[in-house]
Amino acid sequence: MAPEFVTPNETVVEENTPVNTVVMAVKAGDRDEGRNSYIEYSLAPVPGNRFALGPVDGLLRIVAPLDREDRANYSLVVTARDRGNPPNAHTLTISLRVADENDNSPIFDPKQYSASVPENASIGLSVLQVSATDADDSLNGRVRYTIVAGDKNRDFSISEDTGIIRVAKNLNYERRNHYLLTVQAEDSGADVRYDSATVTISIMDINDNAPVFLDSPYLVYVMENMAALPAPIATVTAFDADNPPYNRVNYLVKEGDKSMFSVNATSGQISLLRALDREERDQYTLTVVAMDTVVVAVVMVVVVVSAAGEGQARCAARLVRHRHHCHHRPFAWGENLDFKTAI
Ligand SMILES: [Ca+2]
Ligand SMILES: [Ca+2]
Ligand SMILES: [Ca+2]
Ligand SMILES: [Ca+2]
Repeated sequence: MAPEFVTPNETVVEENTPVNTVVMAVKAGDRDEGRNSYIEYSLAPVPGNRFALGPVDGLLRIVAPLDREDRANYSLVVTARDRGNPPNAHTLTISLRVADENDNSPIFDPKQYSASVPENASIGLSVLQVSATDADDSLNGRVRYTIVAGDKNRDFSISEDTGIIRVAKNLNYERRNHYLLTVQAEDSGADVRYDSATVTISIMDINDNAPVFLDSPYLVYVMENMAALPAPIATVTAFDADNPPYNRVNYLVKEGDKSMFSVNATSGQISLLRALDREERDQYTLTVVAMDTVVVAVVMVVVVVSAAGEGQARCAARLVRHRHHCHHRPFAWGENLDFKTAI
């Protein structure tokens, strides 16, 4: 009679189990007597097979390391043969599955990412997607993404599952124009493994700041009867928080006596073109605007004509509101001067 196998035809073994470990004991029974009941076991040679079977004891051992990521299933064809003449034999195909161990870390590819975002980007805008893969199975290979450094304010968010980085808050180039994020990918195995990548995000400037006259209004004292003309009498300056070219400001006189005063478009320097006569007129009001190609700021410049011979020096300094530091007489703002228009 042929030997009959009494062992199951499937088994599971952990990957990375040490070489020489016994996976299972293959056993066949033979109801014959004596010599005819001695059983010899053999394993059909298969390329890449990492197992050996003891011919007498039927112990199935690992002879080379198992790597589930390399191969997860083996079909082992085992033969049990008695020593009868002629011998009787029986074969059994054992399905051997290699169980996963969390022996691979997630790997970012690439490890460095970069993108640019305009500062007026909408919240939720997708910036880029990072990607890491993990060769392990199920939870051992499931990757979750987090931003671990470089963004304390949480201006950006990352989708834990997809690795998509999005704008999470209103950005502002003038507040921060560059981010260097550290992104981590970790698997979901019991003993967590992880990798990290860097994400550079550049914020692009847009023209979202209007020029602002910080010193407003300007009060300028000018001597009458000046001889050397044209002569600079004051410089108005508007500040624009944007970066070039969005902070380039052009100045022009919008209202006022343009035959008497001019402003340099780029420097903001105001020049007197013709001699003043205090007896004819003792005060001028100019409205100067600063433009950054999109938006406009307005400032009032009050020119007070000083009498020649009163010993007061020509003063071209900027005067901020009531902080006069360049004239000796008290100056009363006229009721008809409305500085609220200086925006
Ligand atoms: Ca893993
Ligand atoms: Ca594995
Ligand atoms: Ca601007
Ligand atoms: Ca800007």
